[in-house]
Amino acid sequence: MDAKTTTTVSLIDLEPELEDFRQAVVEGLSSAPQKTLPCKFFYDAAGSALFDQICGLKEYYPTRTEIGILEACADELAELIGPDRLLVEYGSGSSIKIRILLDHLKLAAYMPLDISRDHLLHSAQKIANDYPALDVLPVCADYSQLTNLPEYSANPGLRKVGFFPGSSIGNFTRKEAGEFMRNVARQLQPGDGLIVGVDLKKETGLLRAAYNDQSGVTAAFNINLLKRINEELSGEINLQGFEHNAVYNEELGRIEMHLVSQLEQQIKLGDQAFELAMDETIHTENSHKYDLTEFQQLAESAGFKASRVWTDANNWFSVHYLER
Ligand code: AVI
Repeated sequence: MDAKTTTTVSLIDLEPELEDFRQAVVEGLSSAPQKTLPCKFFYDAAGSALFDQICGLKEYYPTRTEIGILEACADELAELIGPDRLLVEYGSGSSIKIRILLDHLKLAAYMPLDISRDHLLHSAQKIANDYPALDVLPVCADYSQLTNLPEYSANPGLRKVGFFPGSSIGNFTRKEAGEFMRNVARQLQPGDGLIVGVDLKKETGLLRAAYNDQSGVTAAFNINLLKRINEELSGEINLQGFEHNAVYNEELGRIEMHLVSQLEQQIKLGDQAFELAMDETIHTENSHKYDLTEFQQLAESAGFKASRVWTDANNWFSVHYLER
């Protein structure tokens, strides 16, 4: 057997502490008048598996639409980027879209960054098995907080390309998205690239359906955040006391996901208790939608040149190639 096919990937572990989760939950549930919980904590093993299911739902158009665009533009991307790069994927999840790039770009190394440790390791190992010539360096980290990338010690000067698919950029506010891209710009050298998938503004019925699917997977994904609080932080939350709802906020151009309290109730966490009125909501996620030019301007103000953009025939989703 080829020795390369048995290479075991080793993890660079920058996983946030459990304390960070507790603190974020206490802060979010103390916030008035709107209680909140940060969406980055959706992704434990169960949440990551639910998110994979969401990506296959008929109502959730972003995944298949972005895959279609990536397949159509991969040759052009390969030409723009050139060979022998280190590709850094911010929030790699199941690492499905990366395979389209790996099949077209002649990359030297792949650094997937993800907060969900086991999911990351599993996906990274599969990539390493399927692409034996590729150096795979998984990093367990909260990419939104990471200022510096771990050094690629095998070749510290290797040119980089960033990959931020799935419109995860939309889970930041517009201001945070600008800050995140400025931070990524600092991690890259002039001439390096960043490929970003961005969901576009569209008819609100389509947006609402995508985040309120009929089979209830998005609801389970949202409720799983409460389950995590119960399991990991010994919280006392009545999971049946909440329902999922996603609304489109026209003014802010974003889908907002909420957990709606079905009764007057208390959430207990250690010696703290948080009161919820009937119909009061916990705001768990924002998913901002952009216009093409609005996003290009944001990228330019963060230090990138908006080099190329591809969309699908419906103009539902966009893939941007930004040059540092
Ligand atoms: C990961 N992120 C881009 C997804 C989105 O569309 O905002 C998360 C998601 N939330 C509900 N459905 C999918």
